[in-house]
Amino acid sequence: MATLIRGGTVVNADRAFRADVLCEGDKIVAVGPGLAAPAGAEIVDAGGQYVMPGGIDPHTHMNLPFMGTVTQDDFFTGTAAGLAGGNTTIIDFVIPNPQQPLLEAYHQWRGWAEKAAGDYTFHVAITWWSEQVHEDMGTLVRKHGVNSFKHFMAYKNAIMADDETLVKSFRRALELGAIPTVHAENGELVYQLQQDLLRQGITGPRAHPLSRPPAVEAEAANRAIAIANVLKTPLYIVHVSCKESLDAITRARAAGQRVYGEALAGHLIVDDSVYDHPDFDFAAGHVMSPPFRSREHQKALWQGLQGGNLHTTATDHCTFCAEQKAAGRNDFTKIPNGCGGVEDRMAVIWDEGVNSGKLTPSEFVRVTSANAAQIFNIYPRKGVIAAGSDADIVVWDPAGSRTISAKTQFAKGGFNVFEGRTVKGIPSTTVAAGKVVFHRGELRAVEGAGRHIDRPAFVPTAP
Ligand code: URQ
Ligand code: ZN
Ligand code: ZN
Repeated sequence: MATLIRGGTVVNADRAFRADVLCEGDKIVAVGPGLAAPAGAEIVDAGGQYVMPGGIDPHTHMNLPFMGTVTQDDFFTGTAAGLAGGNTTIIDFVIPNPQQPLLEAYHQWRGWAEKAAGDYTFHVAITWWSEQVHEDMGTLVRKHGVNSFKHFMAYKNAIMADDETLVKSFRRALELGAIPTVHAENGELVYQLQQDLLRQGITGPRAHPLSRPPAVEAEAANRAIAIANVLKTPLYIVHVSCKESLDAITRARAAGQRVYGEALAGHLIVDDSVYDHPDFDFAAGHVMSPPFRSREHQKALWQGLQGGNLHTTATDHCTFCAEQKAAGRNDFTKIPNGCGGVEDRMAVIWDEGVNSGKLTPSEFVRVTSANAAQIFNIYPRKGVIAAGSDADIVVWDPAGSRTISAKTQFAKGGFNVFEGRTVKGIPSTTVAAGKVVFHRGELRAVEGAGRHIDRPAFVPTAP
């Protein structure tokens, strides 16, 4: 089975050039001008369009059991929605319950992911510590292609990692050639501020950002950076939402520390005025952590991407419907935290980033695909249009446009933080593992077609 993408401009992180792309099976086999179409090949006309590496969303939560419920998108609907948006790989999370064996949780998530329509791989969260956790981290790196371990510094009395766990886990990750990542919010401060607000009778969604101000995020970002600095580990900070955390990353990088930052499409576009909306469903639909911030923070995050102190964009796709969010109608701390975005990330970043001149098309590829592939060690298998790489490709129509709405999205949850935004620049075709899986509005996602992607350790694992 061959697919020939003809007449387009290939855009990689390093350059853009006119070329055809020939895929055979699940690999790109040739990139160059005037390629001949093998007999029976599917031809994709890319005239006047860009041909880019399929998006890699390094932060999603499909089928996540969280805050007493389970997300609306499972691994099929979530990855299928991603394919409709040009996203061909997700990095999701195995999140063991405290005291749950890591390998038990890992195999549980692997089972849930078998229905995925697109490729997937997992960060594994360290939510507790024991000698067995130490051992299991080694097994996950050596036998299961895990090279990143997540630490939630928030969510006290649930999955929060204390300093002892952070230090022991970071140290073990270094030994194994894996990278520690963090959700940087001080969980104790969040908890105490939540109790203060509830005692004052402030129970609506507006209280959510009041309980998680930028300083609460920055404290944790600085603490994680300091721990990584002392232990000499690299560090990846997920969903950097505010200027204060970005400044901490910028300082650390200027001092030569290997710290990477991730920005969510939502945090780059949406501001905290959403929490003032009188409709509970609208305001609660925007409850995620860290919360959406005031406008000066969006400007700072874009400068972070432009300046190379933020490296990837993601979505933290974690969808709950209105009925689920209503659990917190009288107590904002019970609103399941999470929003969607896997279907819209690339279009909103192109629209806000490339159309405005903030990013070149190559820089767009860097922050939507190539950097994530390199940071998590699956480059050049993913993240580049080159012979030998996976045939994960998005044909991008810079003149196309669509209006984003929960009414027309493929993702579940019935809500969209980009609701009503008309974007210019959209995927016309998505190719995943060499097959056309989306074309001009028609989604051809196949349940179970996605593959688990092993991510090798960064250095030979400890003997
Ligand atoms: O914190 C996360 O990343 C998960 C639990 C999704 N929810 C959220 O509000 N970001
Ligand atoms: Zn998080
Ligand atoms: Zn998350």
